[in-house]
Amino acid sequence: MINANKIREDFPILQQKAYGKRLVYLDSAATAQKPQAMLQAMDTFYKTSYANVHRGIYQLGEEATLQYEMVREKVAKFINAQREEIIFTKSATEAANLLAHSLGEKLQEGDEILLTEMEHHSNLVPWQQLAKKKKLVVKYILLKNDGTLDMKAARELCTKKTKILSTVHVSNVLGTINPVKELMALAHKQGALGIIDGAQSVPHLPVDVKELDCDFLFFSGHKLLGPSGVGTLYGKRKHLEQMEPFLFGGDMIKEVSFAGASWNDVPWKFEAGTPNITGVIGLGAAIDYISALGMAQVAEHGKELIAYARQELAKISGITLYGPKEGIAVVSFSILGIPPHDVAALLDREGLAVRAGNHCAMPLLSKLGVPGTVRASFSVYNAKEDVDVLVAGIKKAQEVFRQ
Ligand code: C6P
Repeated sequence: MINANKIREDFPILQQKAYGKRLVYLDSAATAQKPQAMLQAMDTFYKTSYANVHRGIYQLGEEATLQYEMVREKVAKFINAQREEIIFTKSATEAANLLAHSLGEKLQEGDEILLTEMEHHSNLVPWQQLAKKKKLVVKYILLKNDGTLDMKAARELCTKKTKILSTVHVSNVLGTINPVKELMALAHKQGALGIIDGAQSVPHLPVDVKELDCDFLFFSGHKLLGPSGVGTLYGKRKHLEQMEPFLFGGDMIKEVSFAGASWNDVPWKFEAGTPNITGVIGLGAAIDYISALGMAQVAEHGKELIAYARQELAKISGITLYGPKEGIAVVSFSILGIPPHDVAALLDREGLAVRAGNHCAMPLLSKLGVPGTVRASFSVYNAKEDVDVLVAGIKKAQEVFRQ
């Protein structure tokens, strides 16, 4: 079992007060807070082992490279991949852009890309831009009223014309856990590639890329208790070997002459320039931290918190809850008569950090028929008491607006 109040003690920032009140951080879907062990690992690395990687043959350079590459192994093990299938990127967004760029080169006019109506802009705009450039067609798997995907529509929309099916695993607005294994199988049945946006799933659920049989999966380190500026792209080795690099420069080459260049082996052919070395070290420490809690326990805690939050929020008069009953990580809602940003501003005064707006998923919000929602999102350091503070904060906001 996760003891959230005990875990909270590991996070220095959560020991602060906001407006003299206990800080209740409910914006982990935007970015998660950092455990001391992760901060310590980055500090120690800078103080004892820092140098550029894959370059210097001196002791520090070799030590830094060793530690950096050990994290690659760790990430691979965390999602059940091979070491060579892990590429470090700047973010989930960069990983999605890499895929759209490198896979896009092989697509032809009229080819179809199948997404869902609940994509974050990161897994939407790069494909739209690619479609514009190469005259491709982007289609969307419909969302049902209960906030889940219409799998009947998915089966109809995924045809021989579909070359890529890319879907979010856990919606950052609704908390829906999509049937990604089924979606990957659907893509493969039609000869398409299957991609998973794991930005909101990898921090909350055990994710096994072999079991899901995805061709690619990406996520951000900063939502996984790691530092910002580092993300991960997983790709099946057979695909990575066929793909052209996204960025060009140092470290991603095998040989360069005045006439041209040849590429390094995977995964390094996709890691041009000096990477976020210390960020990768931090990501490794974050994975150690969350793995020690146990991803099955983390998932159970996450689902329990959302179930409790939905149950308690539903008791508030004038509230509209979005998304399915059984979700994880986030809950979105609107309060009758109070714009979302006003709700968030009033909650802030109670020490509550929540996000308001479109959550970088404008098409989904338009489908919901609202310009924005208030979103509370949770992590391992949140307990049911945090939900109680949220509920009390909303009731207080309603009183303020009634005056
Ligand atoms: N969502 C949120 O508040 P980056 O920004 O590259 O680390 O992650 C992008 C991204 C991709 N997919 C999903 C499902 C996401 O939720 C996000 C980031 C944050 O919801 C910031 S907009």
